[in-house]
Order: sequence, then structure tokens, then C-alpha cells
Amino acid sequence: MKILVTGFEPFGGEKVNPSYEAVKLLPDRIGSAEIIKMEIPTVRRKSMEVLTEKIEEVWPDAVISVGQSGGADSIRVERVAINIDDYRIPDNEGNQPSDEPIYPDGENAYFSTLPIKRIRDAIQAKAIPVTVSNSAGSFVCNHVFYGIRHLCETKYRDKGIISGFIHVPFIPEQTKEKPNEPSMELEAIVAGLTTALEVVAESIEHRA
Ligand code: PCA
Repeated sequence: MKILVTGFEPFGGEKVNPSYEAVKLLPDRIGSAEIIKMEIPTVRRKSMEVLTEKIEEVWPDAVISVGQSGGADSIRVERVAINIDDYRIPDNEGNQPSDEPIYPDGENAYFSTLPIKRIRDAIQAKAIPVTVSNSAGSFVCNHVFYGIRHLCETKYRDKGIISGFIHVPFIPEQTKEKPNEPSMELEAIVAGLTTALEVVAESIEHRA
């Protein structure tokens, strides 16, 4: 079994992105799953090009993308991706689309196919703050979440790949000069994501 986990490169003037900082520290194996980690650019379209290439090389059983959610005070297990690119700030290559569909032929929205409530409950059981979120925004994280779900529903339909998205808070080094912003220790984010992967690996095992 293979699970592909992605994190993003820093954006918006930040020096690090807690998503990739955490993804890098994940174990290489969880249960019977091999964990494959990659960093993807915080860039419209290019993020999906890089990810698509990797998926077609690895053919994972699940793809979990992780991104930074500045201002969040908990790990956010995302429920839904929407077919809109509407960027509050430019991405890392200066793209700033407004109200544009990601794929004009795609559905308006796709739900995560990860067991989101079981992931939440398992993370909560470890006393790590976590919520199910009903919006992944309309920036590059939603773009990738939507993009991978669209592929799973169309081109990869017969592959049975499950996919979804998890947002993580800032880590303390990012909030030193933002006194009112919440943060979470990197170790807690890594523990939360590891727990999420355990739940996903288990659910794939039980499906097989
Ligand atoms: N967070 C951004 C994009 C990259 C990231 O880590 C977002 O929430 O859209």
C-alpha cells in the first residue's frame, strides 16, 4: 500500500510552510503503508502538473495534501473542494485569478473521500486540537484539493484512489512577530498527521 502525502512550499512572505515541515518528519512506513512525501509549488496549475506526474509514477492508494492555514488554531480536516480559483493574494508566480473555474468541465464541488470524521476522532483522542472544516478557501490549497478529487472522479476513476486535504496552523516560529495569531507545535502537527495516516491506512486495508 502506498500513501502519497504532499506539503506546500512557503508563500505569502513566510520563510517556512508548516505543511511541508511536518510532512518531511512523517515516518516512512505506517502499518502496511509506504509513505511517499513530496513538496509541491504554491502555484496555480503547476502544483497540479507536478502532483499528476508523481501520481502517475507511483500510483498510490491514497493522496493526502496538507497546507498551511494561517490563523487556524486547530488541524482542519477538510470536507469539500470547490471549482473556483479566487486568490486573495498572488501565488508564488504572480497568478491571481478572480472567480475563475479550476476545470470548466468539472463539478461545482467534490467531497473528500477520506474518512474525515474518523480522522478527526482519532486526532482528538490524542488531545490534539482538530476540527472538520467546511471550506478549504479558494487559493492554491483548494485548487490542489479540487484538482486531485477531479482526477480521481475522471481520468483515474478505475484506480480507486482516495484523496483529501488537511490544513495545519502556523508553527510558533512563524508567529513570533504576530502576537495575536495562534500556532501549534510542529511535533503536535506531525503527531496529528501521523494519526490521520494511520486511520487512512487502516481504512484502505479494510476495503481490500
Ligand atoms: N496554504 C495555502 C496554499 C498553500 C498553503 O500551504 C492555502 O490555504 O490555499
